[in-house]
Amino acid sequence: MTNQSRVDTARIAEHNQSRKDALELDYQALAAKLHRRGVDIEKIKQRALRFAVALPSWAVGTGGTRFARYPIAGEPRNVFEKMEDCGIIQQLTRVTPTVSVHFPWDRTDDLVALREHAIALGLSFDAVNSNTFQDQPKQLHSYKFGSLTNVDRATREQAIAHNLEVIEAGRVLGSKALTLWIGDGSNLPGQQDFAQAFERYLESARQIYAALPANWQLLIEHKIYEPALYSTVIQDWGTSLLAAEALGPRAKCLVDLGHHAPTVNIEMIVARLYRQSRLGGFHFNDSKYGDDDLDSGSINPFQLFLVFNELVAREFGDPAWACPAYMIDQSHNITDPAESLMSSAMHIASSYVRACLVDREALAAYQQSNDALMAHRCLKQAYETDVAPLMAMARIQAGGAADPIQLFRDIEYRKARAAQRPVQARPAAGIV
Ligand SMILES: [Mn+2]
Repeated sequence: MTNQSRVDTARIAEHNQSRKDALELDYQALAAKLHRRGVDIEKIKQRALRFAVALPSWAVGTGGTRFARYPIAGEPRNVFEKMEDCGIIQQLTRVTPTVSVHFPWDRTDDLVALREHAIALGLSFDAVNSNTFQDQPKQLHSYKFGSLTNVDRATREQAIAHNLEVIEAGRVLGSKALTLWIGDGSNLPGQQDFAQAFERYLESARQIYAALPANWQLLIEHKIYEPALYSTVIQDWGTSLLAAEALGPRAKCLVDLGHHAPTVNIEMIVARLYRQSRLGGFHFNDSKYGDDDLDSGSINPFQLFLVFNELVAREFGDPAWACPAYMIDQSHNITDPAESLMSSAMHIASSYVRACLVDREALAAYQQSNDALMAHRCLKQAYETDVAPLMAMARIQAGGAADPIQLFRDIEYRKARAAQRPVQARPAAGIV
């Protein structure tokens, strides 16, 4: 690396050159296979080139559990360094051109400098996130018993004011959305009046909604449980939808894949929210037991494909399709966060591309004739297609690396960073 914020383009070219012949053969084989299905690989590659998913600033540092956090040498210490790592991820994968920041974790006195820093790294800003689920130093009112839904008016007003500050910061950064997630709820039956808590949420959220710039959206994120372990005010997509409809047309629902009961059919929620014109965004991650925040596609890749299958079906059938905000939301406890994010971003993009391969006409015909097995086979044919050569070719065409994680290791990025960024034993940041 000539400059630690960017990988030498010559180094990327050399990496790609060493893989070119094998990749070319694999790409041609895939092109021939898709051609037999009546699919033009170049058109699919164009779709791959247009796909993007936002990086969460909070995920480039190591996460942790309630038990411990194991920091690694060379991880970013502030939002400027977080952007540097995001810049490398984008440079190598070319599917993560935007970053979603979180306040006050990413607070800086110079937002304009942060914006310029991002531009220099080839990045821009996605939705901004507020944080009223933990207390900050010198904070007047505690969120122990809730924020936007607290029974105490002054506490609610403090939480509203924080959200307005975040909107203002996002305006400077060039964001177009505020993601609103609260941990409010109760831990014991009887603690909270469910109906009154929801009304207080609406009253608070209305003030936040009213402060949104005209071209912004409010993304309402629900979560079934945690930190409140008995009841949560915005606990499911139904409540999220009720809130969005009560607030106005620019309030949308955000679906975090880990925030549902274990057996919930998430892809069906996608269809329902789209119907109501309230599908605002996604937080991609994966889970085995609860809100595990594991790497996207690591546990249930078929579910992720089915979510994209719904999205692509809507995209193809809707001339006015407005792409929801696609974001990653994961916690990296034992891996290098940059490697996990690259792996996840590429898997998410590949899920989208495979969903683009579904023969929609054939699927509709099988559905119409109640041919369950053939309809399912139609989806499986697309899901089981190895699109890796296509994704690699698209990445190279966009200036990225054939194998981003291998190149990341080869250039010893983290080792180089370790010299400048000593290990910090800061407390684990909460992941939403
Ligand atoms: Mn989330």
